[in-house]
Amino acid sequence: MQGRKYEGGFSFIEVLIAIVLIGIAVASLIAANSSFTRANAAGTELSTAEFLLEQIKELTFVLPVVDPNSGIATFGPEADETTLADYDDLDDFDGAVFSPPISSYKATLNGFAAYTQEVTIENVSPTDFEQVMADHGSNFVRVTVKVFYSSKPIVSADWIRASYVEP
Ligand SMILES: [Ca+2]
Ligand SMILES: [Ca+2]
Repeated sequence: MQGRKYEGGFSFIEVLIAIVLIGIAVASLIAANSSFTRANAAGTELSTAEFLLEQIKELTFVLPVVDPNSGIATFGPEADETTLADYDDLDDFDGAVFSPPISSYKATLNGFAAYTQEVTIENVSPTDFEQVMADHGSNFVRVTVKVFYSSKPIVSADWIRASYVEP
């Protein structure tokens, strides 16, 4: 045995090093895979939240900026509008929080109960949309919708609507 050289095959140390290297490679593959799963879950949350934001957009796009009956007398739901079904103008939705969220047809989406839609309606300056005015203080309105997943903000968007009737 002594002094004998192994020309072929692997020594014990070489095999040991190979095992350690394979172990490291497998461990990093598993780590990469789990971070991919996490990213994928975040992607699902994002696309669901975007879908729910779109529902509010579709619902409010068809609504007049101010109430068709009382005009600018009330900012928010008019006195006789006690439920979502009665909401018929944009400012009725100011401060509205939907959890479970709602569809563009005002249906409750129980399947997405972990998500929340939050709506803010503000009048803004006709020359500077960043400048918030008093309620009904202009004929431009900024609609802001935020969607949360388990109270974690996921997406937010805002857009401008205008009423061409002078307030
Ligand atoms: Ca109304
Ligand atoms: Ca109203």
